[in-house]
Amino acid sequence: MSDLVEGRVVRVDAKVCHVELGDEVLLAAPRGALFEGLAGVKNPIAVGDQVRLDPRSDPLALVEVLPRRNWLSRVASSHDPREQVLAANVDQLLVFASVAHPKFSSNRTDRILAACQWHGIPAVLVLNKIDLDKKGLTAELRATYESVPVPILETCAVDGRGLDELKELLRDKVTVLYGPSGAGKSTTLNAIQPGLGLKVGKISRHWEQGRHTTTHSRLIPLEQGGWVIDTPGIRVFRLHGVKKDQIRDLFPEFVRVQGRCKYPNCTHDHEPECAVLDALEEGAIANTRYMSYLEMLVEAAPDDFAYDDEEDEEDDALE
Ligand SMILES: Nc1nc2c(ncn2[C@@H]2O[C@H](COP(=O)(O)OP(=O)(O)O)[C@@H](O)[C@H]2O)c(=O)[nH]1
Ligand SMILES: [Mg+2]
Ligand SMILES: [Zn+2]
Repeated sequence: MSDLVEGRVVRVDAKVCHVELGDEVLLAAPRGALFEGLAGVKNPIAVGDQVRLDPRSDPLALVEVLPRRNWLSRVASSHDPREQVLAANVDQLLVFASVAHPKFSSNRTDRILAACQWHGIPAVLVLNKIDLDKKGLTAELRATYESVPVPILETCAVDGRGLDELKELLRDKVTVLYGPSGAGKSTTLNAIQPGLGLKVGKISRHWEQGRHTTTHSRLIPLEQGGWVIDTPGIRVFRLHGVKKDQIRDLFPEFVRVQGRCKYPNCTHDHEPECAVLDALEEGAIANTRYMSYLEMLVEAAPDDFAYDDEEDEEDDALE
């Protein structure tokens, strides 16, 4: 076994993985054993995984996935409760959002920020298309997210504002780029690294949503050093494995005050003398953040004390 070679997965297709080994990318077929005993995990291999290959096998076999430093995952779909690993061994995640076209979604943003808290992945909020902001929404969003706090970068991919800073942020790091289709991820990457040639989608006027031009999640090398993981248009991000009573700890601005709630296990929903509800009333906690919290609370798996049924059929009924 000592002559196995180690590489990094840069793309995962249905039957084959693209693995970077030195300065080449090779196709490798995962061994069947990797798909056994997965215990609720949909995919055994994700982009960013360090893996071992058997160089003597033909076709080249991927035989082992090395332990991960961290990973980002979600519930696979509303019909599939398994954990879907989206990326492994990452340094940070950019929550890429546009202030308009498509419209900014607090719910989407807060879900991914909570996921980053859960997985211990540092997050930065990128507010793109600031050229289209006619109503001062950028300033409003800045105030909301600074109160969390989340670092914020304002960009405009068409006139270049903020792109130098963004480029510095990406240097020598493995960064997951997450955001709705049409927010400007490909345009921004192309501007940062001309020659990358990522396809840019046309916004469909009817839906105000970009077309899904990115189909696979991939690890893209940057000339300046570092990698970007472009995730395909994920519509709903549901956290996997988080219990109801753990959601409140994924909102840092709640964590700062919730020690003063009357009940130590306060859900900040209806309880009397709730410090989070007080902060909400005073405007110290943003209403949009609180609404996102409530929605996640409703759909999360019940905690161990209240139920022992793992099924989440209720979630499906809500869709
Ligand atoms: N006005 C404006 N349009 C932008 C900006 N960034 C991207 N776009 C446009 O938004 C559309 C979708 O961009 P794209 O990069 O494909 O988004 P992606 O789906 O996130 O990769 C394209 O028509 C871009 O030209 C920006 O900062 N301002
Ligand atoms: Mg794109
Ligand atoms: Zn409370």
